[in-house]
Formats: sequence, structure tokens, C-alpha cells
Amino acid sequence: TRDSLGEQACVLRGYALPYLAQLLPALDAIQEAAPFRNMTTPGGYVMSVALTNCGALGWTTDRHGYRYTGRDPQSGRPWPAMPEVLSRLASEAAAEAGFSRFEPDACLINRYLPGSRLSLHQDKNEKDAAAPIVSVSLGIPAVFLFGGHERADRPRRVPLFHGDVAVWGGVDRMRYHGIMPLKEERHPVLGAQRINITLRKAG
Ligand code: MD3
Ligand code: FE
Repeated sequence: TRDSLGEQACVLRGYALPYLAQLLPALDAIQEAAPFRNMTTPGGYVMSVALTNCGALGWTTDRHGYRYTGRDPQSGRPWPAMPEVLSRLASEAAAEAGFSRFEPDACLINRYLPGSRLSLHQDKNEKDAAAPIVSVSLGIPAVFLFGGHERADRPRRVPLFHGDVAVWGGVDRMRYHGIMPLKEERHPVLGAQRINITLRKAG
């Protein structure tokens, strides 16, 4: 089933479930090669969300700013390759939501533990604002905050569950959004964590 959030934003409930037999082992291999780490924001805060990346470009932050890089700053090596199952999931979900021929070059993987949160922000580090963003939620549920085009616009609360895929672009691409602090909970497959995978065209 599909929940519409905006004109060009929706959640495809359970869409990732048929891909998980291939996706979960691929995620294990990525975090083995490029472990999750808590990065520092330009403002000097250590993020409560830990992250890693795969694909040609990875999102990073440090005291100097937010940017996409071809290498993992912690190891100096290129980010692990994007597994085929992820690029296929992203382009199939995007097409289902009305965005044809989506070919992501960047994949940010966020790990939330109970208490982790992501405050309201806009995604504006990608060069191609015409491309959609696809996100896959795994593990314990989260409350997604879907805001407007001003930080002060009161956000709508949308629950996101294991296997849900969100797709947004076009007029909804620059909306403010965030994640409420995660509750203390355990998921039968992933344990006490939520993994969110966002696929983008960043370069
Ligand atoms: C709808 N991640 O990494 S993904 C991010 O769950 C980020 O980890 C969140 O925001 C997470 O930048 C949310 C779902 C999402 C993201 C951005 C949106 C939905 C969106 C922007 C506009 C509309
Ligand atoms: Fe974001």
C-alpha cells in the first residue's frame, strides 16, 4: 500500500521486504568494510545517529562542513561499492512513485539506537535537485517529521516501519524533515536499532 505525504512524496509500505534476503547480507559486508561512526557537525555537535556510506559518493560532516566525498575519511579508502540489490530497489521504488530512470550514485546509511534523533533539516548538498531521493527503513519503528518549506512550519508525524520505502522529489524535495528520538524497543531481525538507507544522485 501507498501513503501519500505530498504531491510528489509517498511511503510504499513494506516495499523493501522482498529484497531483504539479498540486502541484509550486503549491509553486513558494507559495515564490516566501513564501520558506523558518529560524525561531528560544523557546529561542533557529535551526531547521535551513526553513519556509513556505499557507492561512488558518501555524505560526511566535520568541523569544516557537510559534503560528499569519494573516500571514507576514516580509512582513506573508497566507500564500498553500491550493491546491485540497492540500485535495483531504488530505481524500482522510484519508478513506482512516478520518477523514471533513477540511478543513484550515493547511498548514506544511518544507524539509530534508542534515543538517537535527527533534528529538522533540508537536504541541499546534492547537485541534481531534479532527482528524487529514496529511503529504506529497517528495524525498530521511527516517527518521521515531514515539514514544510520553512523551518517554523509545523511538521506532520509519519510512522516508518521495517521494510517501508519513502520516495520524494519535485516540489517536495526541499521540505524540512527529521526523526523523533527513537523509543527503547527491539526488532526481531535487527535488534535494538533502526537502519535507514537513503539513495541519492549527489554528483
Ligand atoms: C521527505 N534521513 O539522511 S529519510 C537524511 O530516516 C535523513 O535517516 C532520515 O533525513 C532518516 O538526510 C529521513 C526520509 C526522508 C528524508 C528526506 C525527506 C523523507 C523526506 C525530504 C523531504 C521529504
Ligand atoms: Fe535529510
